[in-house]
Amino acid sequence: MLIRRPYDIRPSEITGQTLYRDRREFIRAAAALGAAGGLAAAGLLAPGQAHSAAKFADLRKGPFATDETLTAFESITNYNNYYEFGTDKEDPAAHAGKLKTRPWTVKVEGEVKKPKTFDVEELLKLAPLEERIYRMRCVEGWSMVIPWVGYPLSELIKRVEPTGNAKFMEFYTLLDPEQMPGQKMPILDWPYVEGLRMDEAMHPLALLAVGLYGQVLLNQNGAPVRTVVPWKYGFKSAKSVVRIRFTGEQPKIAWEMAAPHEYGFYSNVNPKVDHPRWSQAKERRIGEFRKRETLMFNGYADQVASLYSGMDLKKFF
Ligand SMILES: Nc1nc2c(c(=O)[nH]1)N[C@H]1C(S)=C(S)[C@@H](COP(=O)(O)O)O[C@H]1N2
Ligand SMILES: [Mo]
Repeated sequence: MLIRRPYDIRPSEITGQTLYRDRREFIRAAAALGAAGGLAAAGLLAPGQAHSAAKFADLRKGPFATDETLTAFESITNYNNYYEFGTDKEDPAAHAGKLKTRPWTVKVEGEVKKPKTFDVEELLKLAPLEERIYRMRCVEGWSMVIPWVGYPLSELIKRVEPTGNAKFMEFYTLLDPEQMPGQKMPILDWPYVEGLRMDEAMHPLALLAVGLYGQVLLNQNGAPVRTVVPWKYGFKSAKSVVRIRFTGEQPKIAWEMAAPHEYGFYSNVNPKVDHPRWSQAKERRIGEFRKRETLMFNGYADQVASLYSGMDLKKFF
């Protein structure tokens, strides 16, 4: 990933928490008025833009939540990396609106006993949706705290029954240059591909996310369904996923193919392993001016360090 310009700080970044409380009040009020539990908005989802504001009701609070200040909704939805829609941070918000997220299917295949193509509406109901408040750290040196809506990726994995040969999973973003004009540019070998080792994908922190701040994902954040892997750099979390493949071999991920010296398969957040072009020791939380120390595994070491015991994390970066 290239750093195109110094980080801009928006006045709107300051507003997050208050807006969120108001939004939560709204959700509670809507639920009290008789919206059914679970995904209150499910039946209201319409093709195109209309579904973008749909709210989830009765979200259960998931584990691992950080109590750090949430990043403003306006920043999470306007400061994005989604190269299919351009390389500037504002491009995804400006151009992703055209992406048609209904109908949408996710094909799950490869080393599984029960391969299946899931309609996204089915995926939304596969397991109880939770709010998961996670720190996210981009390899470029900025971070956010995002209240995701989703459920553990393991819920999907269990249902397709991986075979003994499944060692890794690949996640593919939609390939459609007509809807995703960035794919007409040779920045990456499209479609965007990411990968996880099976034990990483099964870890209870890893999510299949469908929303944030209690509402359906906006396209710029990877609607209608994306992965979220909070102890790794942001690019490991693939947006707008259409295909998941279980495999015996370590996948070739998009960024590794583009720049193998800069981006490795594991990409665990690690303040001691610098990017060849910049230090990873510190980060700037969007909405703050000071720099923070970057934490090993993005602060999730207690949960995930055991996955990598005995591995040389400088070699497997
Ligand atoms: N398909 C796709 N997924 C992607 C990217 C991308 O360019 N294309 N960018 C990655 C990077 S570098 C980051 S930091 C996160 C940003 O997610 P957010 O915009 O929802 O914060 O998405 C990741 N997933
Ligand atoms: Mo990133």
